[in-house]
Order: sequence, then structure tokens, then C-alpha cells
Amino acid sequence: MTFRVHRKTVTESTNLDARAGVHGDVYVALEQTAGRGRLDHRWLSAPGENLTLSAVLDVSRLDVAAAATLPLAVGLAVAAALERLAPGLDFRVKWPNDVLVGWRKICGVLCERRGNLVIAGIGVNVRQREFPDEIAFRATSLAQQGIEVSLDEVERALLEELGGVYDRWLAGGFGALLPEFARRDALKGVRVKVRQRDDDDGVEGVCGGVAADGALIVDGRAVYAGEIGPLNLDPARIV
Ligand code: BT5
Repeated sequence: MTFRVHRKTVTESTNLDARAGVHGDVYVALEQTAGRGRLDHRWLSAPGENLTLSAVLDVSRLDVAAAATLPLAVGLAVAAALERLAPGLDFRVKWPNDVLVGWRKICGVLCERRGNLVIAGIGVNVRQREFPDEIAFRATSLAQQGIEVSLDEVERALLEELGGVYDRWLAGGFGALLPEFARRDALKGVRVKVRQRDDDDGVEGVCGGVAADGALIVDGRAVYAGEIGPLNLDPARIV
């Protein structure tokens, strides 16, 4: 598939801009004044230094549950694109919506469904070297990893990979992407705690990977939504 790119210097959130779009539209901004993550989280990105974009994708050919696996597919596309630009680095996808390098977050994905469309918001840290204190311990960028590339290069690689991954995902569902996901799975074999809400006990156990329906497998149980708590076996692996 091909994308039509719409550019702004400053916007509130490219996910909001994308509400005006149809399948194949992509909204890019150099600066977001209210960049968002899931729930009430904020996406913090220094103006002009990182890629922040939202792609509008038609998901009407898949049922609601199957369409919910799109963030995992988008994460794979990001990891593949970044690997093209930085072949020496090991990019991992962390269920449900992050891309990590060295256990630090280099990309976050926020997918929002609107009827037959999903707005796939993607933030990739490219040239930012210093992050605010609240995320400095767990964020990284290509520049921090020693890779100097332009935002244009990242955008081009990302949209190429996103188009290819989307086509495969549409044709075969997330199951078609499972082998690739398994190769890039950050959590497989890691002890995790997944919470639905801040105040629940959560599900704790060793992650066995992700199933074809997008569920995270924790000690053999399927978990469909939640936050991964900082409870990995290795304290250095707090993400
Ligand atoms: C996400 O949410 O990771 C989804 C982020 C999506 C951002 C894109 S940018 C283009 C589009 N327009 C938007 O307004 N949003 C999308 P979540 O899993 O809830 O993670 C958010 C958390 O990541 C925050 O609470 C911080 O702890 C951390 N964080 C914020 N900014 C970050 C950054 N630049 N790098 C790494 N981590 C960050």
C-alpha cells in the first residue's frame, strides 16, 4: 500500500489530526503540544528531534478481536525499519505496544479505533539525546545508541515497512507475523506482572510469548490487556 503524507510543524496530537483522514493518510508533526500515550499517559518528545506520526488504516476486513492485534504488527514494522537503519542493534517488541533497544523504550505505539479505521500513532525517538527526568531511565533514541539519521530517513523506512506489514497482517492476521514476532519478542522467558488496573493484584509469571490472537501468555494463561509491571527477574530489566 502507499501512503499520503500530511505535514504540520506544530499540532496538538497527530492522532487527533488523523481523525480527519481516510485509509492511507499519514499525519506527521515536528512538535506535539499534547502528545498522548495510552490511558492518561503523555508522550514527551523534543520538538523537531523525533518522529511523531499517525497512520490511518482500514481494519474492516478483520473482526474486532483480530483487529486489536494491530499494535503488535505496527511494533514489528517499527523494529524492522529501525533495524534497516541500525543493523547492529537488537530492536525488540514489548507487548502490547513498545519497541525497545537494550530494555529502553525507543518507540511507543497508540492505536485508536474509529469505526472501520484504526489510527496508528507512532512516536520514535530519533535525535533526542536528553530526556526529562521522569523517563530518562527508561527512554533511548537512535542518537543515544550512536546512530545519526534524519527524520526523513526514519519516516521513509517506517512507512515502507508499515505498508508491507499491514498487507501481510490483513491477508493472514497476526498469526502470519508470529514467527517474526517470536524473533523480536522482548518478554519471552522473562518474569512479568501484568495489571489491568493500578489496584489489582495482577497476573504474575514467566512469559511464554504471544499467541496468534495477540494474547500474552503468562504461565500458560492468556492475558489480553494490561500494563507490564516492573517485576522482571533481573532488576536491570525494569521497563
Ligand atoms: C505509548 O503509550 O507508548 C504510546 C505513545 C504514542 C505516541 C505517538 S506520537 C504520534 C501519535 N500522537 C500522539 O499523541 N501519540 C502518538 P504508553 O504505553 O501509555 O506509554 C507512555 C509512557 O511512555 C509515558 O507515561 C512515559 O512513561 C513514557 N514516555 C513518554 N514519552 C516517551 C519517549 N519519548 N520515549 C520513551 N518513553 C516515553
